[in-house]
Amino acid sequence: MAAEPGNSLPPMLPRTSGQVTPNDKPPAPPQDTDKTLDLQPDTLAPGEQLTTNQGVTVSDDQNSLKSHVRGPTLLEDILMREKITHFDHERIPERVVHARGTAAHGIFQVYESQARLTMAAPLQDPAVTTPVFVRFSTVAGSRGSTDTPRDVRGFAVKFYTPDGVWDLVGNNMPVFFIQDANKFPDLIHAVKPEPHNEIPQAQSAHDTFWDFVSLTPESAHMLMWVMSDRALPRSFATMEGFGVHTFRLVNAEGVSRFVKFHWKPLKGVCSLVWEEATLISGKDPDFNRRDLWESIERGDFPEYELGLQIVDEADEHKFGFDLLDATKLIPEEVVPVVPVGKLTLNRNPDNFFAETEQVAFHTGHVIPGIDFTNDPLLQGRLFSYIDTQLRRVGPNFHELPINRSLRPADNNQRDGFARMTINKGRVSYFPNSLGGGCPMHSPAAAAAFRSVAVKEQAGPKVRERSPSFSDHFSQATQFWNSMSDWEKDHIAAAFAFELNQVVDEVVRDRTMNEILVNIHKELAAMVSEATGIAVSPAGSPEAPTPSAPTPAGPLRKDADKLRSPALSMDKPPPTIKGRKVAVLLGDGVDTGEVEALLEALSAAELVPETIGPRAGAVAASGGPMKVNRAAPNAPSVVYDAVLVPTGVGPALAAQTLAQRFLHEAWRHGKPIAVASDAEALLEASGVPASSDGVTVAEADALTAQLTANLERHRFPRRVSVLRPS
Ligand code: HDE
Repeated sequence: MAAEPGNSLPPMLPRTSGQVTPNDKPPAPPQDTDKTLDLQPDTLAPGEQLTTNQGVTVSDDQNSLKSHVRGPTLLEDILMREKITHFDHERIPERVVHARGTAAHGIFQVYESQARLTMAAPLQDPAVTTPVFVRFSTVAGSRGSTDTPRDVRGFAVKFYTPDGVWDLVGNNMPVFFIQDANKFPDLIHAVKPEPHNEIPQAQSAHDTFWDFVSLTPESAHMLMWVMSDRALPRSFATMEGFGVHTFRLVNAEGVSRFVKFHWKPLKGVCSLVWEEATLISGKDPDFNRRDLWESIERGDFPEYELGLQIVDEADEHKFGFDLLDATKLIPEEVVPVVPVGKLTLNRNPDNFFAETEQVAFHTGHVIPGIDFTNDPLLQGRLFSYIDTQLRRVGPNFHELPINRSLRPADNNQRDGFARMTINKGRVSYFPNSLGGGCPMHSPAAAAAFRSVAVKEQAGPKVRERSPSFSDHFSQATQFWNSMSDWEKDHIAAAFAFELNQVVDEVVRDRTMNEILVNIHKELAAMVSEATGIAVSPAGSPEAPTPSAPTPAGPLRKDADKLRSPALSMDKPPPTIKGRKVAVLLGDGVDTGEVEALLEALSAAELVPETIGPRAGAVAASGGPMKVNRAAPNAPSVVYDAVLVPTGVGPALAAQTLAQRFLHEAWRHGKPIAVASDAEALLEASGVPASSDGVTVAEADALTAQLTANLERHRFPRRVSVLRPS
């Protein structure tokens, strides 16, 4: 096709190499894991010549074919029609839940062989690294929603093992809202935007959610987790992961033990505070996604230890709750979490859609050495995930590069939409002799998957909940008892915020008098004060609900004594590596001082970002000094700490933007360090210089003090979230 005369095409733009990090450090080298190499044949870097999908060279991609220069477009325009029809089909259905997510590649390495417990390939040899792909997500919001709502986070890990793919599809909370999968659609319908007006997006603070959970007392324990700051992770690198259900590990002798899987972040568990999270939603809705991407680009790889809680089959009934009940956790003080290996996320995906969007997890993707239990929630998931992948990605989802096993799949399954494998020969059945009997069973192979033999109790078919699932409140009480004062303040404030959004009086009252009073009277009283919902001495005026609790169970009578210190986040993180420090600059700063403190912050493995009144540079003593961001584009909430060097404070003291920056940092409990001439700035910002975590010092002491304060993460006692002043 000849080029139309007079059409000038845009010049070719130079290719950029992607993200620029504040530190300008070179990106970390990609890891040549087996999966990285496996993905390479499917990647395509842009070439010099534009072609159609059929490989035909395109002369002009900017103008459609018209009957004459101002005439109608012709049906014959195969170039435009191919391009636009492909565009029209670019989306696949978003996930019904966990639609909003982000992911990274990495490796898993076991510390020492766990062959005593399991045959699972990644847990055998410390010299072997297993490639993984991990997707983090929120649950309720749609694909374009914010990263920081109050919500559960998904933590789904795909292991590409020599024995096939193993998916550990977990969350950042160890329990769940419901005990039986059959209630999942109800839970999700209740939390999603209400159907008549599609409001609110990515929030549980509305009538239908609280209507459902107040009628579902088994959700009480999970409500405590979701109303705590666990629902607002500072970063995916500072959040725990849990397999939630009790699974089984099976060793080569066929001996099975119960297991709970844990991911423990090596950076510790740190969260945002609620007001900060809501502001971030507007200022940087990609906050967690960006943080993951940037930290991997600068070589600060998120790391997590895989921990196992092992229970012998003989001990199944020793806990006072049922191991098959996903609303219960095994306290770490009762069964320790033993670290057995490390997960490192070290490479960002090349293409969000091809990898992060098309990755298809399934709880049923297990390998020899891993098996299921009768947890009725897990059993339902075993059906749901394969069903959802068939609907979302199609019957050949396993052939997509991100999903395919490193060990080639070989069976008699055939055809279906978008089949990529070209199976040869005429045999697609078993048994066969025409194909030499292949592919054949491997009854004797050690690595063949066999379901573990478990002695099951026989009985009549029933649609019932086991009585051993009936204690809905003891572990919720245990959670409350295990919190520090400020964590209780945040939890009560979260309940109060949510219930103040609920309009229906019956729902508000039922939540208070059927749920909160049964968790803890202290919690109920705090929420009552902040919402005006009365605690009724006689309980709720409502009739008992269909799933009303029988607050029985051996734990209940001692619930007030239950405590698990591991549940509290009131501990300093083991490292502050990667925390972002805002350094406020202005014209007149001292070049030497600023350079020295930036160097000191980087040496402490922090990520300083300089902020000036405008993009470009400030006039420093030694000449123009480049800044990373302009003040109007750099909100306080996306930083972990703030530092003001000498010479900036007096001018900033008169600026409302700077005052707000400091005030928000203070309200949100962040370390603040200012040079001695910035006391007026503190005062104008409403920041008491005597507050914990606020430092006024000479320039050479600023970074050391800021760093020491960052080691506490936050100073959450400065402001009561429940009773803000
Ligand atoms: Fe999921 N869940 N879920 N879930 N879930 C999905 O699968 C489901 C549950 C979890 O990053 C869906 O691919 C049922 C518990 C994660 O791609 C779907 C039940 C836990 C992800 C589904 C549960 C999870 C999902 C939607 C009740 C923590 C995101 C799209 C029995 C252990 C995975 C998809 C990713 C995704 C069903 C409960 C974790 C519809 C029926 C409990 C991390 O299949």
